[in-house]
Amino acid sequence: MNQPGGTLTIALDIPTYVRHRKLIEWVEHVAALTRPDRVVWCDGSQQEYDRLCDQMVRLGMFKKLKEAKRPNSYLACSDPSDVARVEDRTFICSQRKEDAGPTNNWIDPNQMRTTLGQLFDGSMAGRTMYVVPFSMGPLGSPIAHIGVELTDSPYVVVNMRIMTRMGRPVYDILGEHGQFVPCVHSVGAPLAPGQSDVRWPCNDTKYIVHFPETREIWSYGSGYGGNALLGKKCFALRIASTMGRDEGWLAEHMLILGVTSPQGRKYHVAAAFPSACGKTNFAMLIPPQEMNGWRVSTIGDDIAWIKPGKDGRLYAINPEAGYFGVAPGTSEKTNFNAMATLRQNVIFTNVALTDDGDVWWEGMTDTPPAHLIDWQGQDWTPQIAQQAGRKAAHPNARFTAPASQCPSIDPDWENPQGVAIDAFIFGGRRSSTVPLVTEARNWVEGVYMAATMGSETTAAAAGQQGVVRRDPFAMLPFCGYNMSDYFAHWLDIGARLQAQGATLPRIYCVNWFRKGADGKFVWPGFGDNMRVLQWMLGRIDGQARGVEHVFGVSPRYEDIDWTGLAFSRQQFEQVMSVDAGVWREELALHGELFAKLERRLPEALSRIKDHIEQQLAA
Ligand code: SAT
Ligand code: MN
Repeated sequence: MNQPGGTLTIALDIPTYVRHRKLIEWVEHVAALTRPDRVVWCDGSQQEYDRLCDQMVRLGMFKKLKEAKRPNSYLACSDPSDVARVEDRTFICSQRKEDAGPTNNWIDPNQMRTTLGQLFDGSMAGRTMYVVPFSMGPLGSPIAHIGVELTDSPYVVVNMRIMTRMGRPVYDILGEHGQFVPCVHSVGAPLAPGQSDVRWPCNDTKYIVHFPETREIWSYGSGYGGNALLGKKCFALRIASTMGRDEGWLAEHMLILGVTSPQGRKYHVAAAFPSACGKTNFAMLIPPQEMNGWRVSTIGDDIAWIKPGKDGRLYAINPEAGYFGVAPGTSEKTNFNAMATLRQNVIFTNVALTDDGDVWWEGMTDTPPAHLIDWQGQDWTPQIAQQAGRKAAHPNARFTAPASQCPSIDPDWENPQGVAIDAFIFGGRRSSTVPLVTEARNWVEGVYMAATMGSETTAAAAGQQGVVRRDPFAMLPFCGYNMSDYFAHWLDIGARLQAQGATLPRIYCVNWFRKGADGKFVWPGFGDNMRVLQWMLGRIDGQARGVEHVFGVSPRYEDIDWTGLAFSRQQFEQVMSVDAGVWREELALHGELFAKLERRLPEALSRIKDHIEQQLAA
């Protein structure tokens, strides 16, 4: 990157095991530009992790939780302005605007490089720059890829150690010439000599920038989640999706789970839902007791990298090594496995602190503690909550926890070859309109379903909440290139595998979130989603029946196993109904999306839309 920046005045102290010339030159270059006080090459060891955590405790950035309650765990509370991904500050700077497409923010890459050059000039002054090598996916897996993040945030370093395979072994895989995605991150809060630090440094100016052609990431001004842990959305989705387009694979916003039937047959399912719509809960689902013998195991809860295997099947890995999950709403009842995962070695962000040195968030227990320190450091009681409507935890409060601690972890979760996918599920948060479950009759129809998915917005992104927006494949904020080209890529992969004679995964569309006239969810969700899963797998085996309707196949009441659940025909009707009038309006919204994407939209999708419209009119 040809940015301004001075000459290097500090020693780099390159460890002998780092032998990659280009990597070293890049570190030199970024250090000369950002001018940190020192450079630390992270080795990923437990000692390093503990040292950084201790240091943050001394700085007031971390609170150590009571060892007896929550061993080796910490609480960080962010600046109130830095609590979620900033989609309006996220840029895809491809050479041509058309390649970023109408759903991404685009700025000319040269202009952006000038802006970044100014922002990063001296941005790490007074701070340490950490060199963080990481592998997305099991070390050495043919589906995995490597990144290196340079960051001035120790919070980022310790989170990256949980979320990725981070540290020294990555250099062995990189060797002298290996490929890596360069990621530069600064909180944008340089310190003058003698100036003391604030609890959560960040900057009102924020830029989350991707250069898809050169596969670079530059992030400025935020220390939170997907803005700062650059292996996650920036690399594993935005940059990886462009790599996948060029190399013939898929990088998706999907959980991966294993399901084992009572007969011992194992299936693998990948499911896409927008942020904060229950992916972690679904990935860790515990089937109802009455559904004897069904078991769900967890492979990933947020991202899937999927490559075609030699046998024509699609193989998926979870590129992450930890969970960065939404805390509020997580309880022993809603997600027992997540709560067990959180017993130790966890970093909590923006939850509340209890008087006995543990954490609490809305929904964790039925009765809230009598007193808490809320995520903004203020006294909180149930009375204050009622009077002032103040939440103890931020709605986008998060936990960072090692995946290996999850009781439902799948034995294949680190299999470098990945697992063969039997079904894709796409779901949004829709209080009306979309039925509980529909099976696409073929790949193209499934791609149409996923492409036109809508969802009500959540606290995972800054901005208005609860408004329905189109969120194709749950990738709207994460697709690193033109969304129309992305649809074409999906169609293309399907067509190519089919031409090889492969059986493609089935595609399903679900909606757990339909509400009744009383404003309450009708479908119980959580563990009972197993009933829907069971129907899907039955379809794959040719055993489960259903009825065909305008846009696919759905179960009838008698096609679902209701053992142990009181769910009436009438309730079922409420979550399944397809109202022709409402659907004509819905199709008009699909039309708006397609009009926006018109320039490169695959014709096959417009044809499906025309077909549904004709049937609705009939
Ligand atoms: O903040 S993250 O992007 O990491 C979480 C999410 O929005 O899914
Ligand atoms: Mn996500």
